[in-house]
Amino acid sequence: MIKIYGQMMSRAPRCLWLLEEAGVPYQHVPVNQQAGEAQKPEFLAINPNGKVPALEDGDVKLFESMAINLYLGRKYGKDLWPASEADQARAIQWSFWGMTEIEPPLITILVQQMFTPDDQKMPDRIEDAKASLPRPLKVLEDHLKNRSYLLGDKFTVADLNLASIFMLVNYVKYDLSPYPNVQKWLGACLGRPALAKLTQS
Ligand SMILES: N[C@@H](CCC(=O)N[C@@H](CS)C(=O)NCC(=O)O)C(=O)O
Repeated sequence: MIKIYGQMMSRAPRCLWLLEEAGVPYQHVPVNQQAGEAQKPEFLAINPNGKVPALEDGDVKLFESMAINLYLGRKYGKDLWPASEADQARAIQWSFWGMTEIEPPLITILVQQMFTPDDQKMPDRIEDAKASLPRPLKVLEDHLKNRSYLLGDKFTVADLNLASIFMLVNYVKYDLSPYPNVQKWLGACLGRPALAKLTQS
């Protein structure tokens, strides 16, 4: 049985979302990081970084949420996995792009807004992070001008991976209204029944 380790308040749901989309059986193993469970030898044997999410699928152990999803998408994803090599490469491209261009500033804003005590907040960090977003967002906005999803007219692992990063926008209340194509795409991704099933469970 496929196992995904990590609490719901972490990046683990992006892997659980993929498995819900794929409709394959899996076991969700919450890891209580506050209680130090991610630093215990049993967990470090699965992910030596002591972070979540992590995957176990038979003999395969993986860390890094995007790598886990690309593995799961390819092995179990059926329609989630693009057919052509070029589209598979584009799915990897958008996953890396999300992790490097979009996730770091959103995480900076999140940490500053929600997890930093008032007397330690650094407003400049939020401003710098916000200032770095319009450039990549314009790229995505233009890309989505003539297509519903990243690779065309079908939802794939590329959309799932990138939308799972963009979910943070709702927490940090970043205004996406200057990017209507991005808003529409994100709404379509986050409105998927598989995701609703996960968040309601
Ligand atoms: N790039 C990694 C990030 C993993 C990560 O930082 N996970 C957080 C929870 S979402 C964590 O376990 N943090 C605990 C720590 O930094 O010790 C991924 O996408 O899987």
